[in-house]
Amino acid sequence: MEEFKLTTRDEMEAETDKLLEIGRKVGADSWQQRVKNQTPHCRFGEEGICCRICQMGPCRITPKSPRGICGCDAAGIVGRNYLRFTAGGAATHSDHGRSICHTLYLAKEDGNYKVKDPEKLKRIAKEWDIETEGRDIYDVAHEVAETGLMEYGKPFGTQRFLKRAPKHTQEIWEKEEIAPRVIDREVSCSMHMTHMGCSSDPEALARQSLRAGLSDGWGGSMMGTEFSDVLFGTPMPVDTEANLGVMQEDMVNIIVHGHDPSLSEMIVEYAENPEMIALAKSYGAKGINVAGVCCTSNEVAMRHGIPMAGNFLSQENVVLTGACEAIVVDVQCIFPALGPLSKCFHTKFITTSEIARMPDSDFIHFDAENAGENAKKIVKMAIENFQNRKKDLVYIPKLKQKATVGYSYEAIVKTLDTVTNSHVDETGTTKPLNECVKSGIIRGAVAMVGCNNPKVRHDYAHVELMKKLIQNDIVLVVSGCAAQAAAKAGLMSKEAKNLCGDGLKRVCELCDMPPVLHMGSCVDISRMMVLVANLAKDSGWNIDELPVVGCAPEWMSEKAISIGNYVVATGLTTFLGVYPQTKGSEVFDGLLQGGIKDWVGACFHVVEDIDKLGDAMIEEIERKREHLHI
Ligand code: MSK
Repeated sequence: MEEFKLTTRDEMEAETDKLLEIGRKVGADSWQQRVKNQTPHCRFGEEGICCRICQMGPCRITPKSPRGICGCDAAGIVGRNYLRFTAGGAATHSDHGRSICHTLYLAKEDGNYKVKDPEKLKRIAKEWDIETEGRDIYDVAHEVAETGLMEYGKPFGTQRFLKRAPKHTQEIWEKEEIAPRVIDREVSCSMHMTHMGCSSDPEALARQSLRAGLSDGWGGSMMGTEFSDVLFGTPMPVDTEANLGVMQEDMVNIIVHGHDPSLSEMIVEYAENPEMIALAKSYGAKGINVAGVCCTSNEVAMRHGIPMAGNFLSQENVVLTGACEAIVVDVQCIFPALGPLSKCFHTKFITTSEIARMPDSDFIHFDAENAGENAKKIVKMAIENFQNRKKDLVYIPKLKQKATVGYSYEAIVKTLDTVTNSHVDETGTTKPLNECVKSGIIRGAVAMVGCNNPKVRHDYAHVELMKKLIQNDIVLVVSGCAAQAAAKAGLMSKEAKNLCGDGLKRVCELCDMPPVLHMGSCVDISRMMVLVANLAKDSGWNIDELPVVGCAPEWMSEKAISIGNYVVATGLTTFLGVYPQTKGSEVFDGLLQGGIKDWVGACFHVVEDIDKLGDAMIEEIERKREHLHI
């Protein structure tokens, strides 16, 4: 048996260089080149002190001009920009969630989409006081979906899922007036507050940022996750592979990229259809290989073991292999660069959503009604494109690692609970995990999430931090592109237990699990919220007392800031490796990195030095343990 070894950043970069070399031969552009073209960035933009909110400006804050034309100071400008950034993220995640609600509403016994986890559906229905006894499961699904849709626009009240949080957390949200009302209201209220002539008070802007974030994490994202589980199945541990080596030279390679599993689920289904496989063979391929990029990849890896080709900054690499017949995208985190890049190769760049229209793509409108028919059409397009491959441009790096993924909240509870109990009911308990933490076998946990950002060496921060944390007996729950960074490096292999401290290694052995647990896509950070909520309830500690922190070392998107806001507002101190655009106001920055702790028991810390970032998280976890006397 080959000895287990992590794939290093140097190895991955050497392969990327080879791909870029091929790309240059055919005139391909790359993000690496565009970063050079865009550097240095505008300082006013970087510090958040450029105001473009009205047409009197743009105004920029300098020592000589400390106020914009309307009189707004740096704190107001930075705060407004930050709130708009948050609202963009909350809107994006939540609209994804809304689209899943619609898919659930259209689910039917003989339709494109069915209910795959009726038990979960019934649990949610019960939570929302929706009758299930004696009813057809699809009637229940439709009522749950419609009730979910009302969470976006009901005139009164707050988000239903807030009740999942411990009492203490709910009381904080009420007292601090940040309990989120309906999702669309929090987004539009954020836009209203930041319109010219409205809020410029930094505290009010920070408070609304937390509230808008909460409407995402405990509203839109949570529905996105829960209803995806109902429709496509709640993930359970499954083996897969990760990195560019999952692409196959003799197969039709279809890459799914984006976020909404409604599309990728259908592509996976049709790629396994015997009629499609026979068609692929008739074109000289051995079969059809579906692999993923970004969070769509997380979705299908968690539910079907579909291999993960890469994360956010790998998206161009899959095309550069010259072996990608089609890159099929839905929404979010898709580089418009994929259009012109695909034209340098034979790749079909297929956009499918009205939300993400891009030049140089083939647009095939995809919705719940035409899903089956159009998924078949897309798979067929990819197969027919196999013959157009330019053989001399094909280079698939041999990089590949084994990974075990699919650790939903339910899967984590089951995995840990079965070590101590022979029978686990459908909801289980986090008590065994609490026991491990109390005894110190596991010192604590880090929820590591988020993107890649060229400001940080690709995946370096994720992987180095994960290595350091597991050595210190800190378990990781990860999602989004952080998850794929771990999988590509090999940290989701069960053999990675050998890189852990003695305590965590023992837990991994007993539970037969890797030390870095894949919890899903970026909307699935709501799974982490459910986990900490139940850890708090089962332990009797408050969430802000748990030896658990959040971390986004390579974040870049508006969604990531929305996530940061709800993670902090839930009580988890969160460490960022990339500075948000808030440096321009000590007052607003000071609120985020300190002041808001008085409201919610947690705040952000920005530490750009990765080694120091790891130390800071370990210190915070140990400080919390000391506070709990454990
Ligand atoms: S895909 S939001 S780059 S995690 Fe969810 Fe990755 Fe960040 Fe997009």
